[in-house]
Amino acid sequence: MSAGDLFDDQPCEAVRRLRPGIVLLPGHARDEAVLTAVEAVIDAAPPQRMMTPGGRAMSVAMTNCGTWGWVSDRRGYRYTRCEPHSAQPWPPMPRRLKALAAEAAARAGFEGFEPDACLINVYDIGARMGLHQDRDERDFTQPIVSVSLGVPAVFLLGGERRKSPTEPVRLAHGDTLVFGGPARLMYHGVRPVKPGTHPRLDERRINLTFRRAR
Ligand code: MD3
Ligand code: FE
Repeated sequence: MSAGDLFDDQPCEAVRRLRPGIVLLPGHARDEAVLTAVEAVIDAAPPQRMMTPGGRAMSVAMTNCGTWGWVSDRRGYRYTRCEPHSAQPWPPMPRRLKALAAEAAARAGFEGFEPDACLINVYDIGARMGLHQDRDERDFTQPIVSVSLGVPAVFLLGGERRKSPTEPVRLAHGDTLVFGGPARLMYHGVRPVKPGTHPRLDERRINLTFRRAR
C-alpha cells in the first residue's frame, strides 16, 4: 500500500449532484429528533386532504409549520398565516428542522437559507403527486429543501416544460434534496407510493419541503 492510501479523505456522507442545481444528501435527516419534531407539528395541526382549484381532493394530506403555510382550495393556491380549519397560526417551525434545512442548503452551496414555510406532505400507500412546478414563492433565487421520511417513494424529475422527459429518483428515509438555481422551476412529481412499512412511521411516507415563501 502506498502512503497515499493511508488517509481516505472522503466525507462520511456522500453528496450526489443529480443535475446543475440539484444536490442529494442521502440519509441527511435520519434522526429521531426529526421524527419527534414532525409528530409534534402533526398533532398541533392535523394534515388534511386539500382541494385542487378544479374541485378534486388531493391524495396527499398536507399541513405546514412556520410563519407561512401553503394551501390549496377552490380559490387556488397560496400561502397563508393561519390553518384554514382552526383559523389558528401554523405551528412554529421547530428549530431542529430549520437548522437541518439550512445545513442541507449550505452543503449544496446556498449559504444563509432561512425558510419561513415548511409544507408537510403525508402520503398513505397509493398516494401520489402529479407533475407540477413550485412557483408560489416570491424569490426563485432561494432554494427548496426536501426531506423524505418513512416508506420510500419514487420522485420524478422533469425539466423546464411539463412534457419534458422525467427521470425517476428513489427517495428513502432521511434522504434530503436541495433544488436551486437552474433547477428551481423544474417540473417534478411523485409516483404512487408502493405498499411498504417503516418501523416508526408505519405505512406512511412524509415529505417536508422547506421554502422561503416571502
Ligand atoms: C424540484 N413534494 O410539496 S419533494 C411539493 O415528495 C413537492 O412530497 C414532493 O413537490 C414530495 O411541492 C417532491 C422534491 C421537490 C420539491 C421542490 C422542488 C422537488 C423540486 C422544486 C423545484 C424543483
Ligand atoms: Fe413541488
